[in-house]
Amino acid sequence: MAQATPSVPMPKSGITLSRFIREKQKGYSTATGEFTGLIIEIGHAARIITREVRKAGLVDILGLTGKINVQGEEVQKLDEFAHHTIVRALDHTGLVCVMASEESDGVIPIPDRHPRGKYALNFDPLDGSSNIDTNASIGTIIGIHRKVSPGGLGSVGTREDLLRKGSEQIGAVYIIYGSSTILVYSDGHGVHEFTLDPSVGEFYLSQEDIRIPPRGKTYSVNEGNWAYWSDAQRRVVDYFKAEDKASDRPYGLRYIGSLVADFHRTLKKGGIFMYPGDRKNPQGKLRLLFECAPLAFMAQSAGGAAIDGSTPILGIEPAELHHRSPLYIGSAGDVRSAETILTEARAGAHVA
Ligand code: AHM
Ligand code: MG
Repeated sequence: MAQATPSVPMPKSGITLSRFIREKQKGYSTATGEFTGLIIEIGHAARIITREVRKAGLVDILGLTGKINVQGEEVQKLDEFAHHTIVRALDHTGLVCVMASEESDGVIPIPDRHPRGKYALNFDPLDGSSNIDTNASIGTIIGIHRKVSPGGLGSVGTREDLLRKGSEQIGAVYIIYGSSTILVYSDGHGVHEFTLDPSVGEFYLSQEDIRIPPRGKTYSVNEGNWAYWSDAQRRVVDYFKAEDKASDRPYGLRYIGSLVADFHRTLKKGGIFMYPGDRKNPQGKLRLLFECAPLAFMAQSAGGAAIDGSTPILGIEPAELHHRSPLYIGSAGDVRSAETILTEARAGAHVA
């Protein structure tokens, strides 16, 4: 009698990030493979950061370094680790000419010993880092521009390559280190989500072509700032909380306090995320280049919208690398409602 073979699970056939993106890029006549290479390298950095984030509860890595970053905030060790991991994963690839990070003051040049490429990157290495020691989701956000400064391919990238309107981005990526690690990218033609299988160390396609529902059921804002808000901002939140059967209100409130995670929920389920300007911080808290513009690029690619209260985020000219902007982002219908209330409130304030 034949011996029964021990049951070994058959491998599932998933579509890996590299296979998916290679096949997508083949559809573009001008594709050179460099964008594919860039996303794959970012995926590599994401796996290294995942490993450190997963260890954070086990090793003595939660302590603050005691340093203060350029925003005047305390820098935690994982922020620095994520920053250096991304720089090291990309600076030698010949794909990038210059970078800027929320964790560093000026531009990050590519050392002379490495080749330089055509992409300029703005990134927030570890968004939501105040959540690290409570084990809530944190993430990485990256906006991708094409070199525009003079000198041609292979030459040094400059601040001019980074200080661009969001509409000039050619791609954006974010990663969330949550219950799973997920990587979401867009090249402006669709938004695609991949989930890391830690047992094989591969990102597999988990949702292709995500579309934001035209309206959602949740609003997301730090309502603890109510005392500092304008009357107009209070009216926006009152609107989402008011009962109205016809428009399926009141909405529920969801706020993680980690933009990348709050945005991901909004992308998949619809609704609106807001970080308005207020009396204490007229330009809000979030950074245009490192946070708002890449996520606005994603929102637009998924059929959603992003404004600063009146102007599309993608149309704002950054004045400096650490430029801050108010942000209203999510379902097109919900962002439009917020914009209408803000516009009417401003007009009313003029008349009064
Ligand atoms: P960070 O990049 O230093 O982590 O700060 C940005 C974070 C966002 O992820 C989040 O939306 C916001 O700060 C939360 O701020 P607040 O605590 O004021 O609600
Ligand atoms: Mg951030």
